[in-house]
Amino acid sequence: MAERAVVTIDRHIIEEERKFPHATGRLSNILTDLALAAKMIQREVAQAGLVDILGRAGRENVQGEQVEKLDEFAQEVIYNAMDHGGNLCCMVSEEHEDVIPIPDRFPTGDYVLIFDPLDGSSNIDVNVSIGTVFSIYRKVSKGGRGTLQDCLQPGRAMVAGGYVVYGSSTMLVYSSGTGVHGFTLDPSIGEFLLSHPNIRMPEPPQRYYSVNEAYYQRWSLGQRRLVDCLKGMGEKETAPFRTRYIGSLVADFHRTLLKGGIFMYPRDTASPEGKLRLLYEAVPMALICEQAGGRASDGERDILDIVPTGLHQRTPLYVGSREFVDMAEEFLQRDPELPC
Ligand code: AFP
Repeated sequence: MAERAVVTIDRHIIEEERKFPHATGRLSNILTDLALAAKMIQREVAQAGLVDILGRAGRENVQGEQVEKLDEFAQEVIYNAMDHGGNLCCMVSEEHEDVIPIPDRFPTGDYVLIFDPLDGSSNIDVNVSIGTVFSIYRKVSKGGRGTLQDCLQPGRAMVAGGYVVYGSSTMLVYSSGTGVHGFTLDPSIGEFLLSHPNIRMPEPPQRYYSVNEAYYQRWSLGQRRLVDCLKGMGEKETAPFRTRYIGSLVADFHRTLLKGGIFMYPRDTASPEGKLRLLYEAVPMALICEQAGGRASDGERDILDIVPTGLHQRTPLYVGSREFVDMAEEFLQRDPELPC
């Protein structure tokens, strides 16, 4: 009987590394450590309704939002999984204002890890999918320890990025620049198994749009006209798209990646720079989307071309099937001004 090869994430990472004869194995170590951290976070997320870990921690993070306890747990798990391996020169997290140094007692390496430990955490207590998002860059500054300069690189410099979605099953999706690979956690053996090799966005894409339409009044005329058009209310008569919006970026993006369509988080009068964070949310999704044949834009330029100026910088985001992101840019550039 023909046996179906089961590819674990560890095996896949090693096989990817072999494609680069000069690879040191450091990047593979980081990805393997991240997969372990994801399993530990998944275990807690799955227990969230059972154990007394839910609830507000009673303080705000640097974004001015209430921090859920599970956020803190995920932050600690990732930090502890990554601080001692000698692979990283520093880390940056959505939960921390500044660059997180590697403790002096541990050796440092040539990579920077940027992560959002638990995105969409306001959805935890209603069983909606949430996620961890990560990106990895090579150190560019001189000297042993990482600096701000190492963390503020454009997305094009990323060596690997991806996310974990904790949903009806837990999936880890990553790219190191040679396509997009998706792994599903088999809880019975505690392993991420290759379930979605070489993900490509569907062509032709399914006609879905995803945006928080409650903010319609705050949008630019271009953004309003774009959404009107997607509803079939534009100048030309077209069939309406279908709409889906979860309010948890990883879940909304994951659907967009697999089905096609466009996810948007525009700028508006309340958030003139947009709400989503460039480094923690937009850039890793942009890498995955481009590698799968799609596009990510801030409405004017590719997300991956933006040179960040701050760790917690925000950006508008249009990500998904190439033709719909192109179309969004056209509408936005025609009528860009926000209402007074
Ligand atoms: P939380 O982490 O506070 O739940 O925010 C989630 C998020 O950053 C992102 O995951 C969503 O796409 C977006 O915010 C939803 O924002 P709106 O509630 O304004 O639609």
